[in-house]
Amino acid sequence: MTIAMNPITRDRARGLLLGLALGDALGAPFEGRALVSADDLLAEERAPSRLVHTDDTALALVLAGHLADHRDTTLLDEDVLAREFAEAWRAEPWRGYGEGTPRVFGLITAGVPWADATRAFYQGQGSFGNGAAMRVAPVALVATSLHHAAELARRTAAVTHAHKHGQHGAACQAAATYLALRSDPARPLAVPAFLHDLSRVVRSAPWHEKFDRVAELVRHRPDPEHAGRALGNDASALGSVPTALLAFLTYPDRADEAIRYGVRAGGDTDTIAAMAGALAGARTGAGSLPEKWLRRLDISGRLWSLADHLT
Ligand code: F2R
Ligand code: MG
Ligand code: MG
Repeated sequence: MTIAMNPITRDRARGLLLGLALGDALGAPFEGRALVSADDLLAEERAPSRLVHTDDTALALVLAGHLADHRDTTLLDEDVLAREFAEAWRAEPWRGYGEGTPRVFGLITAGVPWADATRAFYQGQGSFGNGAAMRVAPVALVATSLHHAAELARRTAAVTHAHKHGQHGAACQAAATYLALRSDPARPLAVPAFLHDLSRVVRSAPWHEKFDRVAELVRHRPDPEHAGRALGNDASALGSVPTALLAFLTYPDRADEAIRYGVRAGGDTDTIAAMAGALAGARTGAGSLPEKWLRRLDISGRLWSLADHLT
């Protein structure tokens, strides 16, 4: 075990949720674009309009609320959680959802058990999309160990993503958030140890190959376009979670830069930036997030109070 077990402060819990939402909302206008120029991103950063969150934050909020409600009992009730996710989609189907997960939510809403609904698509394999990873960061606030974070994450993933890579993606993001949240911000982040810890809870050869690639890329500090091409920037878990990890490990002490890097990696920009923002915000805290971004965010108050409930 290489992590320093620092206590979770309110500022870091808020940073986790607000960093996630800021990455999501800043990345959302570019989702699906192969390239995002520095100028285009700067124009978005300077725009006066509200920063509007998408499904990434909406479902992370559902999960955070679920964990807060079940904090003193079971932490997770998968049947209830599946229905809560589906209800959030039904209430706001326009919030940037793709096509896959809403089909699962439709079946759950119709009364199909989640274990069957999640296998009704993709030839019975279920989804390997990044939708379970994008929402999972709040799990790190209640997990009691790195293994616990990964295990809870897999359980939250299973209600929508039956495929092992959808679940590995959630375990990776939750474990990375746990490590970021408890790392010592006064000391430089030890990247090899961080990746080594992740590889102990995400036991899968393709994921270990990605961790090795991330380790190499962190040393070379490639521009974000190159990172997106080298590691992936699509909506699959394996093609986006490692890219978010690279964004964070390149800028562990600058949440704004980690988020920019995630957006500029292109492709699934909202989701990669949301995951990078959760990781960096968990390490550096809400106090480090740009004031001008927070003022524009459409949902700061709810995130703030949920973070306080969970600490
Ligand atoms: N999907 C979007 N955005 C595009 C649509 C935006 C919208 N129309 C708008 O502009 O408002 N965003 C959100 O979805 C991603 C999370 O996806 P999730 O929940 O994992 O869904 P899905 O569909 O299951 O998986 C994503 C894609 O992965 C491929 N895929 C998954 N499993 C597969 C399998 N077993 N076999 C083959 N392909 C598989 C598919 O291409 C899926 O479309 C986030 O980006 C979130 O922001
Ligand atoms: Mg989205
Ligand atoms: Mg997305």
